[in-house]
Amino acid sequence: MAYQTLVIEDTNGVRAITLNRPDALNAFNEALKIELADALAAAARDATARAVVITGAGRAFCAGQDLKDRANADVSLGESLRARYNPIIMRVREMEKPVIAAVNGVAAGAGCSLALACDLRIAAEGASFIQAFVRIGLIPDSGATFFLPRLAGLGKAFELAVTGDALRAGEAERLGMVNRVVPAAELMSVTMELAGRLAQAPTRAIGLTKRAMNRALLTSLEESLDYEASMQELAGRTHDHAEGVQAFMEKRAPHFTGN
Ligand code: T3D
Repeated sequence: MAYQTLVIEDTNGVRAITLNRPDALNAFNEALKIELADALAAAARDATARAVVITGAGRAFCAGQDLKDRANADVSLGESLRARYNPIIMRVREMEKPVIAAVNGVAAGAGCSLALACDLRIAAEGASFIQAFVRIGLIPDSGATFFLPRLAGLGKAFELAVTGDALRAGEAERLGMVNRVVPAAELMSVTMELAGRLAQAPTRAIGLTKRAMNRALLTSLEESLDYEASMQELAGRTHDHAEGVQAFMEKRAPHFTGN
């Protein structure tokens, strides 16, 4: 699929997806929603893409739903979420590869939700997170009610959701919502370095770790222990596991291939 609203770049096993509607702060119009879902599915399928980065062109990460795309239209928001947004969030979560949000600027509404759904968040110093929904009389969607309390804690999540106040990158890092805050000029180099490192890591083990953690968010300890054991059974059968143990024995660095 040829993309009008995304830029895709592949570098040493890292698939970088840039939301590219800078004049609208990368807000989700119909094309961007369709293309992002497609690009995520393609990244999930492509074995050469072993880590994925999502970032925004220009000064914003993503301003959520394009409110101008909606003007005068009689739209069912429930349908819009089920048909367009929820599949994007599910693709990020179900992809058995690490997905890193390089949050270059404001992440608002569903743009904030997208960042929260990623496995890791590296933010530029000037970036901010806004649960903008309440500002237009909506509730947090696209997974925000699921991820925000888990990342920021229930009290802070509720405050952010019902005030719509901007959370600056530094405070988000302090809360544990963001893994690292870096100067804007270093955002992509730091992110690509981390993504590159993960792209050389045992991809199957990372994917299974993600699956097990996804599951653990929803289940009891007993079920989590059992699911961990199942995932470990799979990881234990990979070539990368054999290579890791062999490399340890031979006192050399492992060469992981993702198999
Ligand atoms: O399907 C469904 O609708 C259900 C799903 C809903 C999911 C959602 O995401 S709902 C929430 C939608 N998003 C918002 O409400 C955020 C709206 N934007 C803002 O509040 C502000 O723009 C920001 C806080 C993000 C940034 O503020 P600031 O001052 O840095 O920039 P700005 O001047 O407001 O915006 C710059 C331009 O981007 C401006 O265009 P212009 O005047 O230069 O031509 C502005 O209109 C445009 N823009 C920003 N956000 C959006 C947008 N255009 C369309 N839709 C946007 N969401």
